Amino acid sequence: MNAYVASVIEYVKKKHANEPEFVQTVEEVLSSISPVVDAHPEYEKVDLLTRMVEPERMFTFRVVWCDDNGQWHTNIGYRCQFNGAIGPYKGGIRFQPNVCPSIIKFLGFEQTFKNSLTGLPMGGGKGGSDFDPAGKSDAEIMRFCQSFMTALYRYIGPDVDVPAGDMGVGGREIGYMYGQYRRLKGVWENGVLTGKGFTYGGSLTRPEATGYGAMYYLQEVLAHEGETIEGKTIACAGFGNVTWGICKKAHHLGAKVVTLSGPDGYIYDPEGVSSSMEKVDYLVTMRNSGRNKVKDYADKFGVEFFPGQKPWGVKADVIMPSAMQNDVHMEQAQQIVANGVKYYIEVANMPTTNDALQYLMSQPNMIVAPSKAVNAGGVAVSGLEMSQNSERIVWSAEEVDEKLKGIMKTIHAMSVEAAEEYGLGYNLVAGANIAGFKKVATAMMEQGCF
Ligand code: 2IT
Repeated sequence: MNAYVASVIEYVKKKHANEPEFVQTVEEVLSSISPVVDAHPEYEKVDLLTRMVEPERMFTFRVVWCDDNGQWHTNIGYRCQFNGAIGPYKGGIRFQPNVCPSIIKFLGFEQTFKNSLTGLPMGGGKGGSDFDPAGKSDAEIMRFCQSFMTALYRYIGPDVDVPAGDMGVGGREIGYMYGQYRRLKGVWENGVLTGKGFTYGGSLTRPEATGYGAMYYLQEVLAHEGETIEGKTIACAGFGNVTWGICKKAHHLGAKVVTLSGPDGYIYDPEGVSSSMEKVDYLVTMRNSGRNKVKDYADKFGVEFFPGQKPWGVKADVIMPSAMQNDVHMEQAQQIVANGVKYYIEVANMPTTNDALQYLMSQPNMIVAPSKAVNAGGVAVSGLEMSQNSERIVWSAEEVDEKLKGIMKTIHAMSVEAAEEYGLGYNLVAGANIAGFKKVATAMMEQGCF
């Protein structure tokens, strides 16, 4: 490894020893881009990498809200404006009890390179709160979102920072946050958030975009291997928005999603969750119920439920970890390899531990695709939502879908090309990191040191 790259990784490990997720993503990305730094000694001259691993700005704020029983609660809100070299900061807001600086920073760092890959002018950002939306009433969610936005609104804007949803934040939460932004600012700047409802500037296809994009990317990978998606079995995780989009597209394309997971375990549906739209749409019902239990699917459709287990031991053609970070550890990776799986397609942000990822990538018969490329369709359509908002126009679902397909195709092609340029073969992980990094690095260098 390039000595300068190694020294920056060491620095981050020491400096941020209490931020394990952030250290993990820095190590993964920087080790991939080592050959680029070899080829560009000017990066070391200005110590570009140390600058790149430090967010431009990150802040916390208190979010005070009152529950339905008149009890007051205080949560911590975060926004990390990681890198604005190529466009306004852009990235989701996550509401989950485990949200902390390390998780927000890892997501902001990943987002920077992901957004770069989309080819659209968006910098990297991320935010959230340790608020737990599970079991909260609609009125409680509204009050929390309003309080969150009251603290955040001065620091965002259509040309400054454009938040969106992530885990725990969907269309409803974005609506409440946008309503509060409008109330406070007295302007109708709907370009300030993406993932909005269709009546006030949301883009058609945004809810499906991450899942659809992942499936389009998978199709590119299969095409590269001379295969097609029809009839392929897919093991998925989670049952949120992203997994719903995957199942819906699998239904259209004739692929079979056989597993879903939740905090309570996983379900196995041999006929396929994607076999009917009734099943696919039941994911939305489960999510809206706020129960957060995937067992409900097993009860409803009479399939097997495996309490407390993850679906990675299931035999499938394609594994798509689409739930959360660090879902697949070494033990599960070994099981996946033992099952003879050929396609390991990450979907959630950083779903694989670094050792498991290295192990999977070292398998001669396995193709590994990284989440920052595979799930980039979500933020790409957010970028298209921003374009529509600033032009005051509305594109049809077909127009958005066509553009999304094109973007996913380009991300795959760019990654292939970037890896080949450095003699790495069909290495989608390194290719995505290199292609994403190069654009941000060039923009930072051309804008001068700060
Ligand atoms: O991880 C992600 O890319 C997102 N949560 C979506 C970000 C966005 O701005 O649409």
